[in-house]
Amino acid sequence: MQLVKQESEKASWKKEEFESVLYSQKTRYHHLHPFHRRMNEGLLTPTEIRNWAANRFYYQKNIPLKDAAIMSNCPHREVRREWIERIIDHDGRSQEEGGIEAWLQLGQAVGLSRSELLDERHVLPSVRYAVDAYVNFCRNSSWIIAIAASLTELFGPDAIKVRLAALESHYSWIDPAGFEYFRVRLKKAPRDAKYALNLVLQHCKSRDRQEQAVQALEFKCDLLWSQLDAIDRGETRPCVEEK
Ligand code: AHQ
Repeated sequence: MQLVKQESEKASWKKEEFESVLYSQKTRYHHLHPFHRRMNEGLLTPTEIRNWAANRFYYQKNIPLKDAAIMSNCPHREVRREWIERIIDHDGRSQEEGGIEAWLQLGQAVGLSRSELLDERHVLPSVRYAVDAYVNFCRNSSWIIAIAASLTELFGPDAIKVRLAALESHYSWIDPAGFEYFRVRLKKAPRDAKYALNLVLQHCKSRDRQEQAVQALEFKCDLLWSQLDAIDRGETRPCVEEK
């Protein structure tokens, strides 16, 4: 009698195959979203750019929280020593202001005050929902599966390169100093993504674990996509009181 292989008995992918399955998620990445396409073609209005900057700030300010959640679940000192750099990259420390401050500079360059970003008055319900889902996913998942969700950064640098060139050439009303965040990201994201990929390949050995890692990456791609759906649509609530 042919024994049907149990789900958990499926053969695990070889390293190269696992890596290519992870990379194949690029087709779901938000560089293909209509909003980013319009941005890259220079078609966004100043209001749409400001709406994007204010909503993406909510994502950026939560990155250190999700990275701290990953660290709090990670038992490996050598991994925590590396991962802590991501928190510092965003929160900064003495002598280096970090990515959150750089995004506040981007906000000011597109005409938003610091307080408008910090008090979250422009954050859309679906953006808040998506970002909070990411932080909670990282709090409640095993550290290596939460790290797998960060592998969208395998696709980030190519998208940011195109975006940065488009912002600099199509949006002359924005002080290009505001784009410093993306210039720094182009250096740091490849390093981060390579380290995260090697950890996932090294620690996800069973087929179940490998498939969980792929599902985490799909979840994150869908999260980034749904953020842009909301940003593309803009504010739909009856006029909310300006705080
Ligand atoms: O600026 C971004 C960033 O700091 C991060 C951290 C990383 C993660 O750990 O999930 N993901 C991420 C991303 C950033 N920028 C996005 C963009 O398109 O500007 C891309 C996004 C990502 O690909 O996950």
